[in-house]
Amino acid sequence: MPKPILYDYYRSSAAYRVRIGLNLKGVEYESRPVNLLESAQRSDEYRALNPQGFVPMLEIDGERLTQSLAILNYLDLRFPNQPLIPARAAERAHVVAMSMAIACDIHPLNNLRVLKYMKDELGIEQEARDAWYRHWVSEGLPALEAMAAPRAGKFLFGDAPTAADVCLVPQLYNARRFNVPLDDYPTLLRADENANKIEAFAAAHPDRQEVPA
Ligand SMILES: N[C@@H](CCC(=O)N[C@@H](CS)C(=O)NCC(=O)O)C(=O)O
Repeated sequence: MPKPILYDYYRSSAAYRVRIGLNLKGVEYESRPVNLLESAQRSDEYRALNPQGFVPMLEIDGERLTQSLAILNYLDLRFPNQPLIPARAAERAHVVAMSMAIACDIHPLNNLRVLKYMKDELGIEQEARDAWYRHWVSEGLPALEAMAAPRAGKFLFGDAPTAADVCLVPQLYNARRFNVPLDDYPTLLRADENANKIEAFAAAHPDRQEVPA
C-alpha cells in the first residue's frame, strides 16, 4: 500500500483524532500540513480536493476521505486490529454517541471559522470569544462525563481505547489551551491520562507535529 497522505494541521482537533487513529492502527503516513492560520484550507486548490475546506483529509487506497469520524470508521473496517468501535450494537451506539457528543456538539461551535466570523464579521472582542468557547465546552463536558461514567474503565468505555477516547484527548488538549476548568470530570481525566500514556496518542500530540512556517 502506498503511504497514506494526511492533510493535517498540528493544532486541529479533528486532524489530531485521525493522527491517533492511524497510529493506533500502526499505519505509517505522510503528514502534509495545511496552514489554517493563513487560510490555506480555503484556497481554490485545496477546495478542489475537499470542497468543505477542512482538515483532516486522508488520501488512502486511491480514495480521498474527509470527516474525521468517517475516516476513523474507514480505518476500523480496513485495519481491524485494535478496534476503535465495538462490534456489539448497543456498545457501538454508546461509543459513537460519545464520539459525536464531542465531534458534532462541542467542537463545531468552537471551530476556527466560527471564532473568526465572530471576530471579523461581528466585531466580537477576544474576551467574549473566549467566554463563548468556555461556555460550550463547559456545557458539553458534564454531559459527556455523565454518559461515560457508568461504563468507563481505564478509558471512556471499558479498559481499551475507543473512538470516544480518540475524540476526547484532542478536545481536552484544546480545553486546556483556553483554561477551561476540568476538575469536575474525573472519568474524562482518567481516560485522558491513560490514553496519553500510549505512544499512539502521545505521538499524535500537537507538540510533536510539524508547525507550518
Ligand atoms: N467535522 C469535521 C470538522 C473538521 C474541522 O472542523 N476542521 C477544522 C480544524 S479542527 C478546520 O479545518 N477548520 C478550518 C476553518 O475553520 O476554516 C471533521 O470531523 O473532520
